[in-house]
Amino acid sequence: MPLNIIQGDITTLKVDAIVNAANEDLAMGGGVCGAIFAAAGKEELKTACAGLGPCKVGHAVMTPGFKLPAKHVIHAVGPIWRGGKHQEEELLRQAYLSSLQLAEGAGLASLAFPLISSGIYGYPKDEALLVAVTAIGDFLKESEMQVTLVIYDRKSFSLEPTMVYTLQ
Ligand code: AR6
Repeated sequence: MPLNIIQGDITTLKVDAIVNAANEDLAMGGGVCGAIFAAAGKEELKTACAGLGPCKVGHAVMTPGFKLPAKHVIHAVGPIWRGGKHQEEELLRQAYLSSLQLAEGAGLASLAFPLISSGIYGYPKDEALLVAVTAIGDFLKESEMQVTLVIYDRKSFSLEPTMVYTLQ
């Protein structure tokens, strides 16, 4: 099944689950995390997250989506970029795989990701995009799921979508 890459706001998507680029405490933060908490209902999501943390880098947990169009939120913790020699690539790949495996285990059919770690956590955007596409692409060779990768700020990328699509 293909991976869709779109530009947009992940909080508007009506899918079985959207993925949050979370922190280890599963606390409300900025970026896509802040947008997801605001759209889901801050208090409901904070309460749901309170009992689930901490969540290690590379791991993921699931809550309801509350007021979001998406039924669930999968909170995945990506690595903070520290120059690239601290297992960042493997940990980022693991954050995608943990989310996909959690969704598959819960019987979900559709899942949308932001580009985990590529904002506040500082992972270079083009490299983060390549890790996302290859991790999701490898998973989809073995499993059936409708996966969307949401690019929020297209202008920050030097890779063209055609370059990305050839990696699927
Ligand atoms: N829809 C889709 N993508 C978005 C949206 C949106 N509404 N808003 C931002 N992005 P970031 P991180 C993109 O910083 O780097 C939080 O405080 C954004 O352009 O949200 O993993 C957490 O609580 C970027 O490409 O997440 C953590 O503490 C991508 O989402 C920390 O930040 C990820 O940027 C996580 O940092």
